[in-house]
Amino acid sequence: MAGLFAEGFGDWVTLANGVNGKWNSAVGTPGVDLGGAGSDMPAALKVDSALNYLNKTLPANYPTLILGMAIKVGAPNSGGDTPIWQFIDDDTNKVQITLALTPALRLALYLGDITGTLLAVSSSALAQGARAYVEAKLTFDPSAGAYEVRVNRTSVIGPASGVATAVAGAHSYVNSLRLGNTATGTSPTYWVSDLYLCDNSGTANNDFLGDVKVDTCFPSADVDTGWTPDSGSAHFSRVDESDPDGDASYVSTATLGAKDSYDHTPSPENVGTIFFVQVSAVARKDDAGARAIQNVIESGAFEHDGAQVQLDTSYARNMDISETDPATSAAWTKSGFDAARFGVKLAA
Ligand SMILES: [Ca+2]
Ligand SMILES: [Ca+2]
Repeated sequence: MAGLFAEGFGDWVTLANGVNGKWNSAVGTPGVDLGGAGSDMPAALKVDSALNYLNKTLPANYPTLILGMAIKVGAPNSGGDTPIWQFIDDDTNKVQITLALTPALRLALYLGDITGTLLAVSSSALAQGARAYVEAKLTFDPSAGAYEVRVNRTSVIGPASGVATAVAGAHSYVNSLRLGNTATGTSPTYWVSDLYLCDNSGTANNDFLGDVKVDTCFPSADVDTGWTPDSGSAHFSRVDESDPDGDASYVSTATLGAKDSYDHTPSPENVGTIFFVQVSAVARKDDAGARAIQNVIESGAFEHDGAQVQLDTSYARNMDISETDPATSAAWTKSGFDAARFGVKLAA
């Protein structure tokens, strides 16, 4: 397991639906922009000059991480550097590394915040209005750290090793990510999407992935129908919104082991490598007592059940990463993925 997270901004629009567990909190109002970044980034997070960013608590402490995302930048400006993302050691509340956009649209890597130590600046600028795929690989350590930043697969910062990538007093790891503008002042508007996060463990997805897209597929037909729709007879259409609609349409059950699963809209025609699949369900319980669900993947005659997750009375997102098709134990293929069914089970 090395794939940790993917975000294509295709399954939420309302900020509350983004910070219900996919992200954990927001500062300001970073907004999902549908279409505004152009046809090559149809859903993206728009970041402007205000303090506006998303915060994600990572599931563990990571000494090494690889982060990639598509970035499209607006016009240059004459202000200061604008953060794009930061990795944080939450245990000491210290910013370890910041990637920022300079007023001339170059990339700048900082130890700490943009008020910290400038590690390096890319020699060329990002082209205004063009989708660039920006990846970084970082090992966090006060003296044995390493960094490399690539744009469209080419190194623009580093690779460097044996350097400080953890600030004084912080651990040699990070456990949260901030995405967006964590500073104030003049800045170019920019859009980000197609984000992946990996660590360097396991045998796959443990290094730079290259220029990738994060596509979102939605339930499109019923398969297992163990749950009950709130209205009508179709199940999938109660849980197929691109912005989850809470109690307005849903499926429910009180039966232990009951399972709902769905066919889904196909992956894009030109899909090459599928690095990993992220299964996502938004759920809550509606009464006292403990309830747990698990995401379900059905492929051929095989079923893989995700981790059991306790529900709260408010909606939260439960996500699982799958790097291999349960039917083959090999990497997902387009045909395998398109034929697989995804759903949810009441586990406890
Ligand atoms: Ca619907
Ligand atoms: Ca719904």
